[in-house]
Amino acid sequence: MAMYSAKEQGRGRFALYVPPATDAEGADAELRVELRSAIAEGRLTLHYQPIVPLRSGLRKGFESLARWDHPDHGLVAAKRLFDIAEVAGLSAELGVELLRLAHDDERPWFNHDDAGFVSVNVAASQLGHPDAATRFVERLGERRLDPSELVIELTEASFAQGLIVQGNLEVLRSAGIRIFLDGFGVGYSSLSHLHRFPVDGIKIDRSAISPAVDESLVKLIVSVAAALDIRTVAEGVETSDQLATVTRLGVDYAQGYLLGHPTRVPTPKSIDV
Ligand code: G
Ligand code: MN
Repeated sequence: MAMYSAKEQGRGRFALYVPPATDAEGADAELRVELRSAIAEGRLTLHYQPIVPLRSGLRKGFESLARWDHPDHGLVAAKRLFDIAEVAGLSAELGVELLRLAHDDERPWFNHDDAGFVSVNVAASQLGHPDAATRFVERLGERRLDPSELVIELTEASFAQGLIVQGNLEVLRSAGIRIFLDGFGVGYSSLSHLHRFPVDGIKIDRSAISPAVDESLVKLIVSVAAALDIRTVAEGVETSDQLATVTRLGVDYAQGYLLGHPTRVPTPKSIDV
């Protein structure tokens, strides 16, 4: 635990073990120790949130979100799980496991006629295993999803990564897996990233959708996407007003609590398009 705490503060540090001051700190320290076996034993699960088409001719998708259902600590959601893995030095293992799960998970509710894809959040830092992509691609098709039915959601931080990550992304993309840029339109979002690394879709960050749709930003993203012939998804749609606005602006898909929460078995609200 002292080692993890030193790592959290950067390289070349040392730390003394002091019993945790808060319950949350203690819980995370315990989880860091257990995460390795949870990954190895396949105890992580995916929950799915519907991504609903806003015009005809598109099939719906489902974003998978990693969960660790821990017997003592309850459901650990993706963001915290990723942070714990990072500090524990398990990001690369987690990435390999997320790809495996996205492909192998049993989805009896996934109807290939009206559902087009499952997306998975694999942070670039989780693609640090030199042959993560090759090993994964070799197994594709043996099981439940075609490469064309798999989407990887990446944040822009991925574009600043090194050669191993870039190599993994290229292997995945040339196998026919699509790549969507996640949470676009906040912070240092830059259109130049879309040129440097070709993506197949842009997910518009929920801060541009809720509480109010930032119409000029959404319009801009929709026109860039049209020029590049790629798809757009509005994230975090919570009200029917927001849904009406993004539909009017020509966004391709909507995702958010209005259309369905992430659950083990998703139930998308159907909308007329
Ligand atoms: O973009 P990213 O992959 O970080 O988003 C996924 C997260 O967003 C999930 O944790 C999910 O629970 C959350 N989320 C999904 N839909 C909504 C929504 O409509 N509103 C808010 N506030 N959060 C949402
Ligand atoms: Mn996402």
